[in-house]
Amino acid sequence: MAVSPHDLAILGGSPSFAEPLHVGRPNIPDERRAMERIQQAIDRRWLTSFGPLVKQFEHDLAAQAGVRHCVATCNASIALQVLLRASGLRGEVLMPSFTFIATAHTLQWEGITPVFCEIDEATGNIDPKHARQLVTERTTGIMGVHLWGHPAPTEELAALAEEHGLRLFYDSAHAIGSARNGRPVGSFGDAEVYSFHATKFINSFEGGAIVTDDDELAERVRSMHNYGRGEGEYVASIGTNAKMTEVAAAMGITSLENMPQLIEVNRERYEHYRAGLDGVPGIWLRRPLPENSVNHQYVVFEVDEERAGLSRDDLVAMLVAENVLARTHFHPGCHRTEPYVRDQARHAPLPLPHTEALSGRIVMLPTGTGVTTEDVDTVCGLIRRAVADAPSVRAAARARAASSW
Ligand code: T4K
Repeated sequence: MAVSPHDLAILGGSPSFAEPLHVGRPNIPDERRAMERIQQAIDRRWLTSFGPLVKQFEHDLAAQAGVRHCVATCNASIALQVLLRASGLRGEVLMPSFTFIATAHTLQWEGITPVFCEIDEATGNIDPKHARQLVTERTTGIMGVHLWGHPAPTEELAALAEEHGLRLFYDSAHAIGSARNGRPVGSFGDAEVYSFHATKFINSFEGGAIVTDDDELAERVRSMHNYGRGEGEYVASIGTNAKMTEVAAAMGITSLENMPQLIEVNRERYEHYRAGLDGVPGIWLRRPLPENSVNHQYVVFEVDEERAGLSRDDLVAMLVAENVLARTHFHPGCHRTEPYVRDQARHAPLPLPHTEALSGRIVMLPTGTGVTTEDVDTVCGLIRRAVADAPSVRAAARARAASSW
């Protein structure tokens, strides 16, 4: 059936999706197996504090990354804090501004100043040349981010860290299952941190993990995530409670053992979006670099307002009206966010034009097992029609924004 542009919900038609399509709808790959494991934990009355499921999850994660140590935690934010505290970092740490706010907040929370670096617009990842310009005598480390699961320029960051004697960590919240030149994420820098929040394609309801090959650091992290305790009741240092529960580990193990199939689902959705958006003026899907293999957990496209005839925000308004809850992660960049925006000289001493430009162009679309390839075709059709009837859609989006004030 031929559909006219005027059927778009933003122009007065009814939404294409009766139920919202979410970015971040959780994958639950083998519910029966997950429930069995949860039941086992309940039966054995061992619910947290290093039970067999947490131990297995840690073992499986370390094996997947090809490293010696893994410490599972209750979420990635606390994992980053524990890692920073255990490594003794102070002063300033370089990080990309274009990331989720948790990357910056965990540094600031630990009394470390996040200093925001520029990105390479082609990859969205930190630009090591810009980072180099920001190294001062106060710099003690680099927090790289594998944005949207696309591995950062690990070789250049390792060279920069070595040259200046800096610790190098990665916020790998998005990137389990991705690899650079065949080497898995999880094995770079001094340590990496995963997130298993429900919205991540490998989830443990809430959860995180620190993976490292550094024996000493692993020991400190393990102790600090358990109140600073060593063997038995002996307290070795300050610590917190960052432990993962058995229920979380049950879900995490089940997700992880299905990771190849989940990546395949993501890849298939990505290819569908790519074909469906091919040739739409001013719209293009972001692609991985040839040296990176990625988990495709985020599908992101860019909008060139001039060529599409629509701004990014007009397009998002159209999608939301259709019940496609597209996101703009990570607009506007940490440097434009409280509290950092109030002290630019300290947090963003150099301008960040590439971050500003890219963050204004991107749209994140729903994907994963909660989205069918037919859904993807429908979403692509909506974007095509919106661009084809750009003046009306633009006017409707502006009217909608004005009425919501
Ligand atoms: N570093 C980076 C680079 C990160 O992206 C993140 C987190 C972290 C560190 C810290 O990791 P954690 O401490 O969280 O382990 C979300 C997530 O809460 C957060 O984990 C994630 N990154 C960030 C990018 O997005 P929200 O506030 O947008 O998510 P939320 O929970 O409102 O969910 C978004 C949508 O997903 C909902 O509108 C509907 C859908 N959803 C969500 C949940 C939780 C479901 O359908 N079912 C669900 O159970 O922050």
